[in-house]
Amino acid sequence: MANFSNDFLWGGATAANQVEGGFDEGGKGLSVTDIQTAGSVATPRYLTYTLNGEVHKSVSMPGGGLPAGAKGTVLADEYYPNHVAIDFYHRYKEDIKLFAEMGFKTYRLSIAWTRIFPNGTESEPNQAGLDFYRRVFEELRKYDIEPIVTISHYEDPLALSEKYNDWQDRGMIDAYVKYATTLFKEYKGLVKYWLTFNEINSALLMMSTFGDGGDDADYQHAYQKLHYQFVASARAVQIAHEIDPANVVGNMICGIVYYPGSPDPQDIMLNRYNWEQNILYCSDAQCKGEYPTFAKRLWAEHNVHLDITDQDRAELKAGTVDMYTFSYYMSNMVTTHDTDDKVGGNFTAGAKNPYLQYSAWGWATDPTGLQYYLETMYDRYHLPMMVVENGLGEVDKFEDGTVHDDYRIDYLRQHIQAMDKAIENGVDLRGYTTWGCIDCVSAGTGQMSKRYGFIYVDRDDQGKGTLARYPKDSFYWYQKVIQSNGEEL
Ligand code: BGP
Repeated sequence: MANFSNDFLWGGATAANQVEGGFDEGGKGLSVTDIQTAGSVATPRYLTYTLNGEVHKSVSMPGGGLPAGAKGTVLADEYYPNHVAIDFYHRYKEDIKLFAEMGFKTYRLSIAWTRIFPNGTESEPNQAGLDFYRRVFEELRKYDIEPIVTISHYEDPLALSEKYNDWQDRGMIDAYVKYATTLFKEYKGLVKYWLTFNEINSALLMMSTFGDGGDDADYQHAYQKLHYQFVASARAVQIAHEIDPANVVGNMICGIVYYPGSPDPQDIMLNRYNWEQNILYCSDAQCKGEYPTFAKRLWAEHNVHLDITDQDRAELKAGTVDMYTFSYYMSNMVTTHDTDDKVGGNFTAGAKNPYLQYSAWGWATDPTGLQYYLETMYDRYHLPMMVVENGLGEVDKFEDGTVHDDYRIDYLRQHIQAMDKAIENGVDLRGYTTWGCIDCVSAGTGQMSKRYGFIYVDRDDQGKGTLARYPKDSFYWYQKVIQSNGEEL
């Protein structure tokens, strides 16, 4: 007997900028993701901008900001995959129908901030943007699909990001709270599950997993950005509860499990350090409403001096989250020793774990890690949990009008089994939304060929293809999983 509750929320997840397209339709303003070019496994994505009259491209990772003083620019001779993405903006009815056919109980999606406040600073929201999401939510309700809405998924308004240098000013908190409040009021009764930020800890993860790990100025930037985001999130939680006590709010974490590469005490310390900096710092701030003891040490190490007021501390305490929500794709092994066997991709860096298999993008498949993460975090916070992203990005072979993706089925099956065990061991797990339930633009690489979906979308890395949708083998498999409430895997 599987251990999933009768009202377990099975479903899938996407983000506005990775599926919608229509980047300049319906009054939408430009977001930071609209100036991201396509990358590949070997080449990174770039942000395109002008600075002092000159055109620049700089390496971009999800959620990344522009250099101070830069103006984000769409260049005529560059390809921007998010501009059309998979055209969910025009095809949402067809897509939701397919989700309903799989039996989805929930669909996690994000709202593009720039559809609601195109520059982030307008006094009134953009009606066409509000109407679009209302139609989407009503369409979901038609099939009894419960929306889980991410308020900010790496898609800040470009104009705001330029003005406030990517969350380096309190003005950003006010702009965010105004936007979130608009959503809570507008969609009261239609939406009850909210996530304030996507993978909030990515600001820190980016540095520890890329290049030299960032200098003190980068850490100052990341920690200050996070602090303002924690305050914004905490204020949003309180407002959400005031507007509708039925609202349930989380703040999403990129959940990575770290293992020491050896029993060398230096590796054990490094491993603990990774947990503290990359996972627990952000988890504690939002679940306990205060910074952990080790925060002082982390700040001191990089000469970080935060603008924190007593009022902020009180707000963090008053606006703790209702549930612990996270993505889970992989574990990472860390070591202080030289190793020839290294892995590196977006979100990954470290030594290769000889006990695990790696995807084409260097992500380690580790279902036991998911069980470990669930049980550890439940024990630390005692909050209801949701796995709001999980999945395997692979190159799919489209043949005979479908994809035979048994590798994806295997990956998901093992992770569902891991969740089942965690529930059996006492974890209060409420939902599971697989990432990219329909193929979409990859956040880290901008590729279409890194596919996660149950539904194949005919579009390639250069933006060619009919955009037609085709159920993969995994579509029918997941349909059975949901029908049997996790019994038939
Ligand atoms: C998470 C993001 C998603 C998503 C996923 C897969 O970090 O929240 O937006 O894209 O990872 O990553 P990628 O698209 O780089 O394979």
